[in-house]
Amino acid sequence: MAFRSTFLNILVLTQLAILPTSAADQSPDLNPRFWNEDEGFSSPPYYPTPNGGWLPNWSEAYEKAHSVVSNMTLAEKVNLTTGTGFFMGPCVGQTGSALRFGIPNICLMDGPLGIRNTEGNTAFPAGITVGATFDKDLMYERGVGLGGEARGKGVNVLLGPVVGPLGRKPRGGRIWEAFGVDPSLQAIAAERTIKGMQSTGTIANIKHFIGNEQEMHRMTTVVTKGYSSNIDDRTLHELYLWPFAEAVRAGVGSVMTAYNDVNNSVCSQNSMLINGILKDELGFQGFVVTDWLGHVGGVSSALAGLDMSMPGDGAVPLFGNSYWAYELSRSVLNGTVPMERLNDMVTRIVATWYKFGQDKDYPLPNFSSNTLDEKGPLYPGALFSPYGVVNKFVNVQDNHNATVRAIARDAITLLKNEDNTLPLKPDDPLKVFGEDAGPNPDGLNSCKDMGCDKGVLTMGWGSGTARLPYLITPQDAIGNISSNAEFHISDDFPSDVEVNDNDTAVVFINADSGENYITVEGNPGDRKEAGLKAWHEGDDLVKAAAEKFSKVVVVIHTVGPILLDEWIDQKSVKAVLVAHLPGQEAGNAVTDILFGDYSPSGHLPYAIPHKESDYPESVNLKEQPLGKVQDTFTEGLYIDYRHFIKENITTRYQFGHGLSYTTFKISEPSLSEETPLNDAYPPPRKPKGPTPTYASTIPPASEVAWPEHFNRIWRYLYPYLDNPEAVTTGGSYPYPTGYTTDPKPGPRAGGAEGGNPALWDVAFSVKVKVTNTGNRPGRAVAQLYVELPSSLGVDTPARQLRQFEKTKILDPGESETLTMKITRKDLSVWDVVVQDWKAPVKGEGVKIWIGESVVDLRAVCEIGGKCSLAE
Ligand SMILES: *[C@@H]1O[C@H](CO)[C@@H](O)[C@H](O)[C@H]1NC(C)=O
Ligand SMILES: *[C@@H]1O[C@H](CO)[C@@H](O)[C@H](O)[C@H]1NC(C)=O
Ligand SMILES: *[C@@H]1O[C@H](CO)[C@@H](O)[C@H](O)[C@H]1NC(C)=O
Ligand SMILES: *[C@@H]1O[C@H](CO)[C@@H](O)[C@H](O)[C@H]1NC(C)=O
Ligand SMILES: *[C@@H]1O[C@H](CO)[C@@H](O)[C@H](O)[C@H]1NC(C)=O
Ligand SMILES: *[C@@H]1O[C@H](CO)[C@@H](O)[C@H](O)[C@H]1NC(C)=O
Ligand SMILES: *[C@@H]1O[C@H](CO)[C@@H](O)[C@H](O)[C@H]1NC(C)=O
Ligand SMILES: *[C@@H]1O[C@H](CO)[C@@H](O)[C@H](O)[C@H]1NC(C)=O
Ligand SMILES: *[C@@H]1O[C@H](CO)[C@@H](O)[C@H](O)[C@H]1NC(C)=O
Ligand SMILES: CC(=O)N[C@H]1CO[C@H](CO)[C@@H](O)[C@@H]1O
Repeated sequence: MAFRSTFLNILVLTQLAILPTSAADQSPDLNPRFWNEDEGFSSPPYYPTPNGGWLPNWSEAYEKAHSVVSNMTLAEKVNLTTGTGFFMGPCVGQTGSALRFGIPNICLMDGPLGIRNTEGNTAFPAGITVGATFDKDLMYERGVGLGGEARGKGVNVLLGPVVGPLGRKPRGGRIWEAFGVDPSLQAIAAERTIKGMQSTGTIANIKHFIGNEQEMHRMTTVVTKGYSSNIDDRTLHELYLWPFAEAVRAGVGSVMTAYNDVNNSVCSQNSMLINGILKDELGFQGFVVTDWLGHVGGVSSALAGLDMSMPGDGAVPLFGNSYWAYELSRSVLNGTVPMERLNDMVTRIVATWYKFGQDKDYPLPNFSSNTLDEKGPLYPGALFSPYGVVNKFVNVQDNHNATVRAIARDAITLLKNEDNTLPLKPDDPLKVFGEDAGPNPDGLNSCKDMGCDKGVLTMGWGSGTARLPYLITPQDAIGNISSNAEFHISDDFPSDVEVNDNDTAVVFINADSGENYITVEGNPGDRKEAGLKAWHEGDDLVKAAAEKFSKVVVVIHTVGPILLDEWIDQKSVKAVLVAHLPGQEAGNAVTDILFGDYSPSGHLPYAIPHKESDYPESVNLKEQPLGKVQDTFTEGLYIDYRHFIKENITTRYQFGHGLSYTTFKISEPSLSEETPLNDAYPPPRKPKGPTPTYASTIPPASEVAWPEHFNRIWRYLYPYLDNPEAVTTGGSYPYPTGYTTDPKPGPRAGGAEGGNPALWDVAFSVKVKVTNTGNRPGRAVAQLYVELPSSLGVDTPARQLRQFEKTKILDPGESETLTMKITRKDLSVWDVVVQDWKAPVKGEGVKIWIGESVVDLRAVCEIGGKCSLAE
């Protein structure tokens, strides 16, 4: 093995890396008040961490883990909890190993739409696109594809799906990684994705827990404090926690904490969130990992319920320092972190590894996320690293291109189509405008982590990206089908373009955003500079085309809501399609729709308002250059359509809107009662089952002494101490207020993964018949919204999406009956006093609406009454 200096790399990387946190954060004070006022929000203590393993679904995995962990040394245990350091292995993060038990360095890798920074992978459509399909089968299929590719590359934990951000802030940089601005849409899509991913043996990771709704000022660093998302208990439960609960119920193996604070306590060491809500109330049995460099304190995070530090580094990355690794060894030897807590961390990690069968023939990493070369440094973050083969170029794409195309196509949302301008015919004379129709002029994947807006927009930027293995641009695909297309791949309208009577102008525009560590055209992740407008003066391009041509079709690739009012009412703007973020099959998906091979069947996973000021002011981006941003969720439950409906604000297009080339009729609505809601609250939960027990004695210090003749890599993170025998117990530690090691009885809202299982009792099921009443084949989505009665005693949004189903392709005249099940939880509000979910007894007063958007309602069922067709 050759050695190669990677010092230059490090200089670059250190600049890229954000230097987090000050030493003050090592103190257990979870509510530092020295920056500025906390607006009265603080997070109550919740100790100790509930041990994992008390549910039957996980008992076999926990038994296996128990027999292994009970034989582990302190060094082996600590190894599995801590990353080996930033750029210290092939994956974006990996733990140390416990090879005596066959447990390798556990590889964690981005991201939610494909395997990042490698080749031979698929670039799937982004989450927002998947949400827009409203297609549960495609959601699952994408999960299977992602999981299969992760497994093929030797990735143990794939870092997705994303349900936080939920999409509270339309300008929020990462809303496109998640599935849309509604908790049930997020929850259903996450559940399908997780089940698909984990069916392949890959461990899914639901993130970011929680309140990570803005990119700017998200991190605690040496110069600033991460913002605090101040969220009241009911809003947390009914909006932001809802998809996490469903993910836990789906059996997700791991959860990633968010960078920001909630109620002025950093998410990676917020005991109420991790110990209380995630592990006790939601009964989460897997392990909790930090976001990268989101670890800000050693003992404090261990006590608050964190199980794994990634990538392992401490306040200043890449210098071989950690809050855990050798420091965790020390804090166990000195008696500050109870052995029981460390045993639980490791048991959770090892049990999850067994649960998904990763002990049996699971591949080791075959790739390097650090380079595309075959050979390179094994540990690029080391000052000097052994050098060797790092990429085996395993092609894991399989036939996933078909899934990509199906999702990208079925997400395309037709907002407007006057005079049946669409679909086009292959011989229609077309003039195609916009850089968004073409390739990146600098070359495929030429922008690191997609940090630029050049050519067709296939995904946003940041860690949630994957390299495109190839790209079918709209230009490629239109050029291949149309016998009469002329391309002007530029965002400037050409002055000399020839206009003929029969021409259709097809104008491609986009709006991008991404993660905070890259700023693109003045947008530091969030759409700070661009606002909610099209990029590159896209509105002007549309207006110029609309002035010259009598038929204009606009195609929009966008990360989220985009304002259309500057031009959408112009007479010549005949048709508008939102194609979301399609991934590698962008062009094929759009021509499948433009030329009518398929009718569009996507629906908006957010509302599009007339103007940005229609949103509640509290969802604007927040900045405070010196000091800590307090971001208080004063709008409560009223985000996106919930807000617009409450305030009687007419939107340009409402949540769920999406036209087809055909029309549908919803008829014969019917409702049947399944499990009666005899009581407002669910029946009492079962007590927790037993969890693995271990000796609680502090192990011999020699277990973390450096092994003899150990080939130590500089800056690599190890569990070992130079002089472990010198660590003594008996010192006093300033434990946080409320700290205890006496286990709490489980909270009444808990009882199984996701919460009290009775919350998922099906209370009612609703059937509707959907008929294709037009003259082209197409697919319809039935969206089910609940309206809860005032008898619950709390103000509740007038409509809340709770279910949806999509038909198969229906031929003209053909019908399909769709069944949607409504659970007790779907009809409940979070009772902040009782700390449980409260439903209207017997469903009294509940109305269930079925429609094609939140305002295009076609049928209504009243519980105890009849179902009828709406006007
Ligand atoms: C945050 O503070 C609000 C207001 O006091 C409270 O309702 C909520 O339960 C707190 N949540 C957490 C996780 O601390
Ligand atoms: C762990 O040790 C016990 C006895 O100490 C032994 O019976 C068991 O087989 C060991 N398990 C493993 C996985 O090594
Ligand atoms: C801890 O993990 C490292 C690899 O990350 C390995 O070199 C070392 O041997 C492991 N220690 C033990 C005790 O297994
Ligand atoms: C857990 O067990 C319950 C009851 O056996 C089952 O319905 C559920 O699907 C299981 N969940 C997972 C994730 O395996
Ligand atoms: C034990 O070690 C940890 C990690 O270094 C340290 O934070 C803590 O203060 C120590 N406890 C005592 C009582 O010295
Ligand atoms: C997907 O790729 C395969 C080859 O890997 C090709 O045969 C097939 O046509 C592609 N499918 C689509 C829908 O592009
Ligand atoms: C071009 O069209 C042909 C025939 O429809 C098809 O087989 C081929 O895959 C298309 N190529 C692209 C790049 O769309
Ligand atoms: C426009 O279409 C009509 C009818 O299809 C045709 O007669 C006419 O020649 C076309 N005009 C141009 C400029 O192509
Ligand atoms: C919205 O309209 C309803 C019904 O017309 C009315 O009762 C309500 O006061 C209006 N709300 C607002 C905020 O204007
Ligand atoms: C060394 C190694 O981990 N090889 C794996 C690479 O990927 C193939 C295909 O998934 C596996 O079979 C190998 O075990």
